[in-house]
Amino acid sequence: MSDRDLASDRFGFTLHARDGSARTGAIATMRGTIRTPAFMPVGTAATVKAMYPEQVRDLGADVVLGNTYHLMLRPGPERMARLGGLHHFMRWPHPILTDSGGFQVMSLSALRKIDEAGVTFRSHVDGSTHHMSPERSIEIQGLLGSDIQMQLDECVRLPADETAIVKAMHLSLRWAERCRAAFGEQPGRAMFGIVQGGDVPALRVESAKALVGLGLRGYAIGGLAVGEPQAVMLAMIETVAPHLPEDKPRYLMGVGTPDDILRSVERGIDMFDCVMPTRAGRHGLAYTRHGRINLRNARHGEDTRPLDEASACPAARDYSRAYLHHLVRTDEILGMMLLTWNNLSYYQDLMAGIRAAIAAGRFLDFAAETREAWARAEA
Ligand code: PRF
Repeated sequence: MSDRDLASDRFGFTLHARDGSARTGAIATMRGTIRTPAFMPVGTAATVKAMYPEQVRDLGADVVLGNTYHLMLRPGPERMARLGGLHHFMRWPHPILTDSGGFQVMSLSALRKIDEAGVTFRSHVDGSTHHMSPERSIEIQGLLGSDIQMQLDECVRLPADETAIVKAMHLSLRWAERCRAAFGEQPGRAMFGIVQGGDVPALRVESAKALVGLGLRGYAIGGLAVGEPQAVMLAMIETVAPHLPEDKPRYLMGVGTPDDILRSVERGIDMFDCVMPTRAGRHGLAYTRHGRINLRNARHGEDTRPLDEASACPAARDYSRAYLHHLVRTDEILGMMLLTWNNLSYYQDLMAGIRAAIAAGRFLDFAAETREAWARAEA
């Protein structure tokens, strides 16, 4: 990207329609537009596992998620920059959002330690010790070439002591300021803050207000879907959303099931990411209009029907359940490829349906019809 391109390209969010608290719109980035509500397939290690990038795009994904933690360990951010950045490396020329690393450090690495300076951890790959400050997280995300960068934060698993929740929330706020300073101004790109505060409404509000005071280009809600019931997650979204600016995107991190997505969109969320469709696909599980199907189950052994004859996705439309059952039972690579393809197709179709329903002012009807179809399992 030349300086002139950088200067002429601007990051921005435009709302096209509202239906209750649900919204549909578009996020402009220098690498293209993200239609919202958006689901971001997870491309942790510079690949959406078992998918070609062109396939991901053809399903209607406008953006994928990459992980600072994995990419800093392999291939390393400086090497990635020498190789032309993450977009070029993985052949995904469209927008990329990167998570900051803190959450993955806590869930994957051994011997991790958090203090004011940042996180220190042992690599899950070779045991080597690494340190990541908020500034280094932003520097790495810049070396990767990420379009939407996330602040470094501390996410507390629930249930947790309120003292631990308060401490992590305040630390995350101080890190947000440092990340913002490190990010500076980057035309066409954004850094999002992350609301923390566990399951304590007053802490959530404090976190949201302080982040909004920093004037960021988007706001994520973190620290949810980490052990609490769905009702608590939804209550926290309802608590936080009114304190976030209407004209900035809202991203619910690491969520979720199709039902979580419908209920969160209803409460004003614009962006999601989750390993569920890709991971489930590698474990023999298929998402369909009629609910989730476990293809390992013997009852599919002679079922000649496809997963969904009405789908535009070949994986859903053209292969029998009996064949998919066979591939899953024999641990064939194609089984993972077809089910991942089907699942991401299901998720992207769901998001397209959501966007169209909001634009038509019939989101709640769409959500009810979608849930009814899950309950009407046809097998
Ligand atoms: N923080 C960050 N990434 C995340 C989370 C978080 O709280 C979550 C929680 N659901 C998923 N991914 N940085």
